[in-house]
Amino acid sequence: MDRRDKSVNQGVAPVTYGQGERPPRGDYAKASADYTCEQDWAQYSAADHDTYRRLYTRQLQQLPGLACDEFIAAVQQLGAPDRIPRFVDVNQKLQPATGWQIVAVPGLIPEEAFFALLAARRFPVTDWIRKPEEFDYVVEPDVFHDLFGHVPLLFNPVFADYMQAYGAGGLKASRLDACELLARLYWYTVEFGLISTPAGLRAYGAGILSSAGELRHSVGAPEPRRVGFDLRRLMRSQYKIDTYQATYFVIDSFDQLFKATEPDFTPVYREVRAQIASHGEVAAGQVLDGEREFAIA
Ligand code: HBI
Ligand code: FE
Repeated sequence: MDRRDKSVNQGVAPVTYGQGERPPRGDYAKASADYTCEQDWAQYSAADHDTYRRLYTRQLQQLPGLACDEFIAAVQQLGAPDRIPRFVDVNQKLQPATGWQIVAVPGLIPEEAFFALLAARRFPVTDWIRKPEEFDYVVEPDVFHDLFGHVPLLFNPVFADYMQAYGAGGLKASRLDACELLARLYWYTVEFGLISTPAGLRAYGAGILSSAGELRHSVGAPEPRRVGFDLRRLMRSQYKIDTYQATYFVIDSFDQLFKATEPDFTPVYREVRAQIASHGEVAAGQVLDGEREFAIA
């Protein structure tokens, strides 16, 4: 059944990931118009819970010295480590903490729908989990990536405000046709961001925190370039979706990130487009003359 049939039946079309026509993964037929669905907790098999338990256990033990303190402090809020949490249970703790809720979605959703959920402090969490044979890598975000990678920092008030501001900015970016520039901001902060601390560099990006290999690589490998967060430079920068990052952007604090999203981005998009027109985009792994670069300990 091709995607037109599905959208005819349900009003929501499945979303593919990145380039190419990889078949969308997830049951979009059960999604509402805003792309949310119910987390049918009973549908998880024993193998699903076991996959979650193994992913959680492996990642938890390697957090010290690699993940930022705010993440380590909050990850316990996800609840029992031996089975996929019920989203309602997580929300009982998350809502009072920062006003955020997690909502189930069948998988990736269109940017418009995604921004609208973030702007309303509703974080979309994919409801399916990878197969055992995908233990080390899955292309699309699954429940482990979204829950373990993204949700703990939603308990941090400043980061939670940044995520809501990002969603509000995204709705505006859609109208300015600037989604690609804004997607780079999400990619290089929310997904693959590093933060500088007195003890050294630490990961706060969900794509890093939910990856066994990239967590160590991002903070300790010699190959990647680690440059100081600069909004306009970041928005000119290309990224890779299927390898470890060649460039990581480093913030000094979540406050710095939140403040960067306070101004109206309309002039920022104009300046970035002018810089791209005159100097081109910055390739992943490229460092510009004079920019602040971080060495590893
Ligand atoms: N959909 N479910 C889901 N999760 C994401 O992280 C997500 C998405 N759709 C679009 C998207 N992320 C990115 O394009 C953001 O940069 C907008
Ligand atoms: Fe993600």
